[in-house]
Amino acid sequence: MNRALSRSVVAIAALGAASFAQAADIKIGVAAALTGGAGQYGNAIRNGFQLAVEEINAAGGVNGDKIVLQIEDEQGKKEEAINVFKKLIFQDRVLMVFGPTLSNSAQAAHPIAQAAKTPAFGTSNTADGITSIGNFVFRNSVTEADVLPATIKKAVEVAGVKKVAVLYGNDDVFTKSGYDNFKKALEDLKIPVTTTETFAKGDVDFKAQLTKIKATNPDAIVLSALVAEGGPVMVAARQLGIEVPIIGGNGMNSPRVFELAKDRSDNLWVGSPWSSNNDTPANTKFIAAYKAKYNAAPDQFAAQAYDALYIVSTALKGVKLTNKLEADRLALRDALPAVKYTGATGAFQFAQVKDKAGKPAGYDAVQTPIVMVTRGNAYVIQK
Ligand code: 1QQ
Repeated sequence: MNRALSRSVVAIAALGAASFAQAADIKIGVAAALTGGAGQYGNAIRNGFQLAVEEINAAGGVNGDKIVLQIEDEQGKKEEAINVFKKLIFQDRVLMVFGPTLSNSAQAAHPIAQAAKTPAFGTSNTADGITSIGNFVFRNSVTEADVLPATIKKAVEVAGVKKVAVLYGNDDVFTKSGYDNFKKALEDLKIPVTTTETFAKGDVDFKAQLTKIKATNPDAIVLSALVAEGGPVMVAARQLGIEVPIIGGNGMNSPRVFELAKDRSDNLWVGSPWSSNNDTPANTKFIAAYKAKYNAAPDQFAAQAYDALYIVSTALKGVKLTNKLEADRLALRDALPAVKYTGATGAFQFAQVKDKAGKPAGYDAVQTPIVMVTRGNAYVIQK
């Protein structure tokens, strides 16, 4: 063998080794709010993903390939979510991106994934319209539109709620969408609204709104809030002597409520497909594994992230990855819609939604919500 030829043989061998090594890692991005007001949600989400990736890789990965998560902090801010999505998609060249944590950020960041033909998968976004962005957008979080009617209906049946006051954040995509869906659910059930009050992100004093609410003597307060504001709202309401049920959306389904509202956290009604009291085999296994790893109890956000990685790994098992990023992103997108999976959050499948023009777009979760009420710093299933 002459020298030039032997050199090229070495080069080809090196190339082969490099592409083999690349094929063995499936790089997946996670954009989560690890700091800031939404940090409680984002850290639970990161924990859920990290537990799932360990389990999946320990069980042989995806057809022998290991999943590697690249986790970035988007701080619960839409500008940061845009930056993180761009970095993960164009610089790190991940196969797909999970997140961001808030719908407010997803509405800003998901169009980037859609334009780059990269699957974006929300595990905690529940506002209307997120998956209408396009056919690369997925979520396994159940929408406010699906959950709130069930929560209100249960409170009407069990707690005899006949008229309610409404309080919501009017500067966030999720809290506004929660308000729209509460309003619709109340209209459908013919429940009159005594007054509608608003607040903004970062507010700490809710006395004016709650004093007005108290004067209208409602049977319940319907609250569309993220927990950073919703926790203090609960404290302020009870301090003013308002003891009626507080009916919340997804933002209030976080153990952070108990840290913020402490002994004033009872009688909060929420709905979710996940409950710590749900003792299915998949959930029992998840809760035990989570406690063993983190020495703390999981929440809904951890459970949804955990299931989401299993949903993606199920899809990937049917995909022949080529190491050509564009083709692989498309193949994953095409494989996801058919996945049916039963995990910590119960039986799951996707349903395609339409965009604003009525054309088929992204995919929402089909799952059954469970209604829960807080008692003694725990969410208890309300039968
Ligand atoms: C959204 C939500 C939040 C409560 C996520 C943490 O549901 O922003 O859509």
